[in-house]
Amino acid sequence: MAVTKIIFLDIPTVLSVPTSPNTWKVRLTLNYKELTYGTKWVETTDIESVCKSLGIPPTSVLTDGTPKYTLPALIDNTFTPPAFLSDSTPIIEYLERTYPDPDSSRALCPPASRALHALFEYHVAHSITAQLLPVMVMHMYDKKTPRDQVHFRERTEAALGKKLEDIELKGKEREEHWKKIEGAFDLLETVMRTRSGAGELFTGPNLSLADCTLGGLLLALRYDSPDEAWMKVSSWSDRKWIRYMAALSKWTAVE
Ligand SMILES: N[C@@H](CCC(=O)N[C@@H](CS)C(=O)NCC(=O)O)C(=O)O
Ligand SMILES: *[C@@H]1O[C@H](CO)[C@@H](O)[C@H](O)[C@H]1NC(C)=O
Repeated sequence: MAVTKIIFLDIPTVLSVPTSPNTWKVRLTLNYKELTYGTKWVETTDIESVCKSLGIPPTSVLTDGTPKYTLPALIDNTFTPPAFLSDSTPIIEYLERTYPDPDSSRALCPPASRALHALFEYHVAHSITAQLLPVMVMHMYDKKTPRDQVHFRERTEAALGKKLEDIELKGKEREEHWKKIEGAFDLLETVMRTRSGAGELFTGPNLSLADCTLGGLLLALRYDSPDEAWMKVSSWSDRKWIRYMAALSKWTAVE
């Protein structure tokens, strides 16, 4: 049996699958590259203490100067010294650099595409991800482990000064908010249609960093909210996102 040298840190849920878009982004990459890895499941409550004890760097600094630790993170013991990595895009860039595909047409983020990818990530973060909380907060909460529910409620309510239940939009406001999100997805589908050639993904049949980002987001919506978010998303843009997920499904296994 191969010794697992790559340890991938992901966040558990009460489901059999994770629901973090950022950890999915890296898991898709590991699966696409067919790398052997093991998952270390770390509840959000423990991210800081676990990362500190393992020597994984923080991903940002809070306004009060304290370092912030987030997942995904990855330790690669293949080499000496091992690599200790955090932050999804740098992890993916490391994996590309360290384990390049011999077939260059399968590259996830060739150096020449980095600026375009950065623009794509910025766009998705602002037009979609940042809009999700008012319609997704209770779905996200429901799928967390009991300990993480406590932690999520405390931090989110402190940050926004409202009960989780009051962050959630209801009725007409909720439907209008979903319409805005639909508009952002429709725009993506419109630009994706301008590409000629086979394949449902961003650059064709093979995965790119853009697909890891968008795919991670879609997987999070599908698993966190199969009955609301995914029902909506799967009906948008002439069912584009159903075809997209089918194309992605080769790389969505959770070992
Ligand atoms: N820039 C980071 C963001 C990662 C991030 O925000 N991860 C979330 C889960 S999706 C997290 O770790 N949250 C835990 C926390 O905020 O304590 C990346 O792309 O990896
Ligand atoms: C996708 O990858 C395959 C190898 O798996 C390669 O033969 C093919 O050329 C790639 N397609 C494109 C459009 O890059």
